[in-house]
Amino acid sequence: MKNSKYFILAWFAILLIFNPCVSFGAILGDYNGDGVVNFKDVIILYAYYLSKPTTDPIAIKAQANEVYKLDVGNVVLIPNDNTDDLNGDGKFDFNDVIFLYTSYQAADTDKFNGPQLNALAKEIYSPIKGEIQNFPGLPISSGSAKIIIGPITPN
Ligand SMILES: [Ca+2]
Ligand SMILES: [Ca+2]
Repeated sequence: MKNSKYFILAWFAILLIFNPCVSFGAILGDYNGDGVVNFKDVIILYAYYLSKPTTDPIAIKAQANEVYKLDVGNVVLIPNDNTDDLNGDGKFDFNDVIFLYTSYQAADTDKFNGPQLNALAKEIYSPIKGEIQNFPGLPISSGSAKIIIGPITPN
């Protein structure tokens, strides 16, 4: 009986290693999977916007390195037109990139709320469309909220 427990554990470990689709605690906006949403993730989302329609993480990373010389890390959470529709208008476009940038700017301030983020987005990019509906830093699959968003960290 004891052995079967270890077998299950080993099998689970193998599943984790060989199945990149198994992911735990994916955070909206944390595309490089380092546990925070920061400027590197903004660059990755912008690179995704520029390199559409590709969803190839290598191509997105290459595009990111073209627009920004800092290594953004590997793209482990591929941006997605549905989950990254931050203003909830049914499509992913440059406005959603701005909302991610705005969220990064407002992280850890008292401006990290809908009205203030909308005002800040307008300040940063005056033609901004829509209002933020989906907040970066939240777990993607659950509504429970722990804001995990922070400043850029050196490599
Ligand atoms: Ca990140
Ligand atoms: Ca949108």
